[in-house]
Amino acid sequence: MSQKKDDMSTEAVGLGRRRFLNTAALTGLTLGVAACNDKPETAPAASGTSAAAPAAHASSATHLKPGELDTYYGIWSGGHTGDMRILGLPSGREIHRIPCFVPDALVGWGLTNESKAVMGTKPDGSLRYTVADTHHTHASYKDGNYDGRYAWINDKINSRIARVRLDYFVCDKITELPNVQGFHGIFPDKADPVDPAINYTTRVFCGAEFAIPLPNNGGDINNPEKYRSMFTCVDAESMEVRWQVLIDGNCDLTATSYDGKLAATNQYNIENGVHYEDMMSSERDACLFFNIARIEEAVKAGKFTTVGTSKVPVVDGTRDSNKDPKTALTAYVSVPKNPHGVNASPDAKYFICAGKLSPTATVIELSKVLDWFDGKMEDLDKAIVAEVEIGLGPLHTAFDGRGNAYTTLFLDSQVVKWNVDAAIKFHAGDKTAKYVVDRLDVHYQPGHINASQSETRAADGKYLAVGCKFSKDRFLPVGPLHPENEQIIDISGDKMVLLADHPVRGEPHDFIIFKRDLLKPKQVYDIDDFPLAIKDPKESGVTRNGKKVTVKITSQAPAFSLREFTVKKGDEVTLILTNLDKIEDLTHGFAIPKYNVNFIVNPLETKSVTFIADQPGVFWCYCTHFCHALHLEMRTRMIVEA
Ligand code: K7E
Ligand code: CUA
Ligand code: CA
Repeated sequence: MSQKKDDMSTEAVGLGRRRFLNTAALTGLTLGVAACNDKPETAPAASGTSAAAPAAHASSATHLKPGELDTYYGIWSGGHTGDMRILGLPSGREIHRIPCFVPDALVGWGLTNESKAVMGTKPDGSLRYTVADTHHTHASYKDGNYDGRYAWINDKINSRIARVRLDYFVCDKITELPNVQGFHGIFPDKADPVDPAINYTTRVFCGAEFAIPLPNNGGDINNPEKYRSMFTCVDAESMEVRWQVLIDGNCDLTATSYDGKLAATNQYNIENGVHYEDMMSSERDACLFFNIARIEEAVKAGKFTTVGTSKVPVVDGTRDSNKDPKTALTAYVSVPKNPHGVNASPDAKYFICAGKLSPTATVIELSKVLDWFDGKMEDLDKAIVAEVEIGLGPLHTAFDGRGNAYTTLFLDSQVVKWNVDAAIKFHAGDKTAKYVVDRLDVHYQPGHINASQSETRAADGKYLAVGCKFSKDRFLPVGPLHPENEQIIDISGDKMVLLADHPVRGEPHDFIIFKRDLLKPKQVYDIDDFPLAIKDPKESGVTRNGKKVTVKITSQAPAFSLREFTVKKGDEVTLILTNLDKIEDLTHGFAIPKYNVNFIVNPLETKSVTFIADQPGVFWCYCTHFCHALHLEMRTRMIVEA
């Protein structure tokens, strides 16, 4: 196909998509683009669009033979299912879901006392929240690569951050952030800004998208100009909130530098607008940088306030208070209208903001931002080393470790591969620099994108995954609700090659992909991790303290240690179950009919549930998780005396 014909067909497809968007729910967004672009139809230096058909050699890469293992882990956010999902790549197979913020029927998350303690309860013992909306997930670092300790994930609805232990793949802590709403971007630091010996993650940064009255207790509700947003730092180990920064405008996505000195958030609402028209009124918004060392010095020096009942130190990062670079805690680098993601390049040099309502990507050189903080560069916007057109609706960017960036174009339904150095040359005046290397149609309207090892120093440029928000015609129809389409792309060559479509249940956003040997998961628990563990079946039995009854029981296939146990109507029963089977993969379940109880115990795990025995009778508690040839016979009788 000739270059010319290729371009024409791309244009025709592009127009078709724009018509679709204009008639769909996205009218507001498209109108916004049309209003703010001089030439929304042009993207310079395009070198043609890759063929959508997968090459024969590459498509086999995603098909693993029976018994073959994937070479990469993928950690996906689950969206408003509130969980984290573990995929194997390149096959795209979903291996596991880790419940975090929302109850989960398989494991009994939100039902057992242990999971409720992590999730948080009201004074009456019921769960404080049962809805969540996870968007961004990132893992802990050491020496610029993942170290396999933790992953974190946000809940946008209730502004909570959850931590997942990557040895057991379980959520072990959840912290609710004070004084913020719409907690969206999340990113761990990669080093300490001051102490070079701390070359691993000790902080997690959280950007809040919505501005609210501070404190939000009924005052200032009709004065939106007083609403404010904050940037929050959480301790990676204790999960306590360390400090917050009051800012102008909002936070969205978050990025951190490899030297630990800088964190940043893109801002689409520097206008502090309440309605979307207001949020789009300015031609430029910002990428807001935080000088971590200075913020922590200010906290140490007591230069902070607190808000409402929260004791968390809040430092002032607003524009007016940070005009002097030598003392500034924050720096607002301007970027075109309503940018979306901000991503750190694996060479540690740049943060890249995607334009969203502007067809551009903005490349910000981190050493220049540091020069501004040091008083060595007067004009902060000189840190922008490229601002180039790449296509319509740029959202998120990934990297291959060979100098190329891959940005999703939501409105164009494409991934654009572009060369960062060439973009910098083009921006500097060399109009012959061809920075767009390749374009590939994806299906459809991509949001997040990530490449294998992309957000580490070890970006390896093998696979790219793209989270397409619409799947339309790509899968068998299943009624009005469509799955999303996670597409896997081979990026090892010059041209991107689409390898596979995968339906995913709504509605993942962000994900990371990394080599499987970075994790060393354990498959059997340590019995000593559980304070209530029943280490010997002989300890089983019923003990009573007034109306409070404790039932201790163990499981060893194909039997529970108690064949029956008796309580009285009206008792508050706490049932503790330890699975004494220490064989890998030998999980048991425990269900109590009519009492709404079911949970599982993995090898050497202990869990407990508490309920009121309000219905007299015989209740066959049985094992719900297939464990043995006598699985169906694995039962115990709960007798509730009237
Ligand atoms: Cu682009 Cu919440 Cu990461 Cu979704 S955000 S796509
Ligand atoms: Cu134990 Cu099934
Ligand atoms: Ca704006």
